[in-house]
Amino acid sequence: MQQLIEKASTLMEALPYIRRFSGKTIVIKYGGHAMADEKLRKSFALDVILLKYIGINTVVVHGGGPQINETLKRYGIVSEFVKGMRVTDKETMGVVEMVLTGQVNREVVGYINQNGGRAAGLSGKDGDLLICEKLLQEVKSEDGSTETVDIGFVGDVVEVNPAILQALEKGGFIPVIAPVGVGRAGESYNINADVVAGKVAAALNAEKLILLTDVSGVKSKEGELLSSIPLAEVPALIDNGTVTGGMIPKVTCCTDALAAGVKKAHIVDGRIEHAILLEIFTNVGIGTEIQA
Ligand code: X2W
Repeated sequence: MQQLIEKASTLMEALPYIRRFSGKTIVIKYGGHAMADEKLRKSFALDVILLKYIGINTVVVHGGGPQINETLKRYGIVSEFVKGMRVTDKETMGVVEMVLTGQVNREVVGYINQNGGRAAGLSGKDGDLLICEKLLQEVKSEDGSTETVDIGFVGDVVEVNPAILQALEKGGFIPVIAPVGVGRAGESYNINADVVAGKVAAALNAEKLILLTDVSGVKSKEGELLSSIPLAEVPALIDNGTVTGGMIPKVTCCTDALAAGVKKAHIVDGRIEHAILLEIFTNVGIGTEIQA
């Protein structure tokens, strides 16, 4: 009996959050690394479905970096990254679009639908969702000056047209977005999936942006997880070397979304089963939240 009562208390802990978030929008970035494990795929799909059932407008943006790497390797195409962005020539772009829209997107839609949800896949080309210009990537050279390097068809999202997402919401679907955008001349662009999630969250005035990653969150220099960071403290954490490497673009993407009106951003370990539910519906959460 006691165990049953404990189950009820878990649900009761979730009640204030359900009440607060029902009717609001949550954008979730699902990274390529979190797709490797069958159990995790299922728990991700079930979390998303549950959010939708309690009336949260749930939007998924997926990555697929590891899957792109694998296919490029099979084709004998060498790939490199500049500040976390894949250098994308025309040939690479072809593979990126094929893998993201033709393979990974279909798989993510499949997991959700097989587990009882109603997902519909699209890319940033559908309904002109993500209009891009070429990203001008600035890097610091050894003498300290900055120079712009050409990294090919990597998109800087300059316009988001969320009408197609609103149409899917009206129909009760969960949109699943592949991070490929379109240029004014119809050309395809490869976009970092975290960036897409941040831009979409901003355009939808989302309550939350959740980035599922393969690390536990932002850690202090002593290695302790920082469960909550005020937006104003982020620049200092980057300056003093607490936030480093691949975490910098993730955190920046969260701060950009918050500056654009998103209420909270979370960086959460996607390797934990039911990471999304644990972060949203429990009092402490499991990752790092950044709030305005
Ligand atoms: C990424 C798009 C996929 C992605 C890439 O080509 O890998 C750029 O780097 P993850 O799984 O989130 O890393 N695009 C421009 O972001 O996937």
